[in-house]
Amino acid sequence: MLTKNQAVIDFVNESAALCCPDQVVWIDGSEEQLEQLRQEAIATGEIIKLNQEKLPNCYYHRSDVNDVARVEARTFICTDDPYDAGPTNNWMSPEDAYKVRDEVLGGSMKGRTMYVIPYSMGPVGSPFSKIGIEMTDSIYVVLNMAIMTRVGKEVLDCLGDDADFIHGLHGKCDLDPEKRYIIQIPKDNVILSINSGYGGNLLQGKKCFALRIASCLGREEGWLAEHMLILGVESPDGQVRYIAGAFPSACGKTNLAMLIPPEIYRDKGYKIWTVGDDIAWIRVKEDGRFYAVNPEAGFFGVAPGTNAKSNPNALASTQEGTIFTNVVVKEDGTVWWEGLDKNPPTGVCNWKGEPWDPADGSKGAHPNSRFTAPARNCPCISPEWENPEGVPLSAIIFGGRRRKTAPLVYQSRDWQHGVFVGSIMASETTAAATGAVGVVRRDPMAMLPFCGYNMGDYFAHWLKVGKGAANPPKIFNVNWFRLDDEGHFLWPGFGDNFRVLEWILKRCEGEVGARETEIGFLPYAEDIDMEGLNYQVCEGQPFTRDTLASILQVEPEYWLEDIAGIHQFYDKIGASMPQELLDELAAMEERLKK
Ligand code: OXD
Ligand code: MN
Repeated sequence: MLTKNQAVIDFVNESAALCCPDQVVWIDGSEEQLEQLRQEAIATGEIIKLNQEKLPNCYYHRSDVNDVARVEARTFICTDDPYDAGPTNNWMSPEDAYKVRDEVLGGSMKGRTMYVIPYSMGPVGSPFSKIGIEMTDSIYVVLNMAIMTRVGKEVLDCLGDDADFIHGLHGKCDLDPEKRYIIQIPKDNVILSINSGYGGNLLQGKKCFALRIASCLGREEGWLAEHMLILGVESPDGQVRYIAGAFPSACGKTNLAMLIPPEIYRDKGYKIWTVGDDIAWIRVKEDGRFYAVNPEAGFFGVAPGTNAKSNPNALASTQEGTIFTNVVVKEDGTVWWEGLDKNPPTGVCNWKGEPWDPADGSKGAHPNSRFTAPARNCPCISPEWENPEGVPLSAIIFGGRRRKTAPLVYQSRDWQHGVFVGSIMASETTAAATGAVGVVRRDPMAMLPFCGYNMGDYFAHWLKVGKGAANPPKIFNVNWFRLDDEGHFLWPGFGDNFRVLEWILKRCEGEVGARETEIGFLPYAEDIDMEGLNYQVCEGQPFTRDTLASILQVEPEYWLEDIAGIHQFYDKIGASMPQELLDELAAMEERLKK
């Protein structure tokens, strides 16, 4: 036992009494203990050691074929009153949740070991940070948590006698998808992950705690837990200004967090620093500014599509101390996935462990295969990434994947309008994700699957936090994904997105003008720097100032079509929708109809 904290001891004992493991092992965070666990997991085949010369301290894991992604349909917010979960979450009563726990987890760890993981979200001891205890019967979870969070004895020492921690229990059981449950009980600070071995369901620090439970804590305590990257933009004078950004999946969030500016900017001395790629905990301080901390310590990134061009910094982060899940292992013990390069290995197995022939068109890696990499490996990790006080935000950006409707960038009029812009966020599905192209999925603040309480109350909380602050960040919306009628991207994206960030920061400093439109403030095309921009929309069609101007237009017919979908979504949220946002919608509709 690593602590005298009675609340922790009771929780561990009660969980052991329920699950009946053969033994209980406390994770102290030492390298010796982690190494011993790796050896055990290698012996049982749970992980495979990769080529230690080329990928030192890197390992591979294959998940069950039925257990490869988050399961929104099996994720529950458990509140006494269904209103508190709201119409966008699955609801269960806390009593029923505890019944599920007792029935499905009862006795499920017989013959297994239960590991007790004390972990801190945020730097240990930071005023932003929160502590969790996750119990699990999976070494894979222990090893991943040791990368994604700060684990071990120092966390328990920091907790002292306090009973204020998140109570987490994970049991693989027999991985039965019919009895899979990802349960959050905010009033008791409880998380239960049952019958799953997939990271997003059971690295509890991530979505379950840092977003679902933390959003509830933030509401009570007056701060924001957001699904946002945090990056710093360093200008040639050495000043660094910070931006947080929320994007639904498949919009290049990790790529933006680790962006490399175009050469012309690098030569002048501009640089991007990564503070976090997925989650931001944001508090308002006495100076009226918003300060953000990345509560995680690693990146749980999607592997396919990551390559030396799309994201060299992410790739570099995976070269040491990384766990790869469901990618392809090559003969030399290194790894491969679709989009890494154009040379798929032959004579090896796919992610399922079956012999695989790349020539037959099937995928070698699962589309949601992942790397779990320590953030400290990232070549552009910010020197401030572990600052316990957080970094001050100049801007918040929202974004989505829209073929037509949204322009490249626009700025909201004020905080209230900015919250409205976040509340109408939406993204169109790609062929790769669903088979149906262009289906609009509304995903306000990219939080739809992650908000632990009623979405209407969540919007009201955003309005309150910003209106009470003297110096809130300016709010923008971006869309890197405009297409022409033949389906070519009209904007180069990737490193060139820096040009948009530069405009955003100039707006924050009041250094550049903008056009007021029906939807907010848009750039004058000449104000987005095109120096050194060398992009072909398609063969024979170079990107020009006119192309840029074409994606800086408001097209009322598309917006009016979108407004119908926004009404439907707001109606679904119902009575909890703040009047301020309904007014913003009505005002925008009126401006567009004019
Ligand atoms: C993630 C997600 O894995 O948003 O970060 O699904
Ligand atoms: Mn995410």
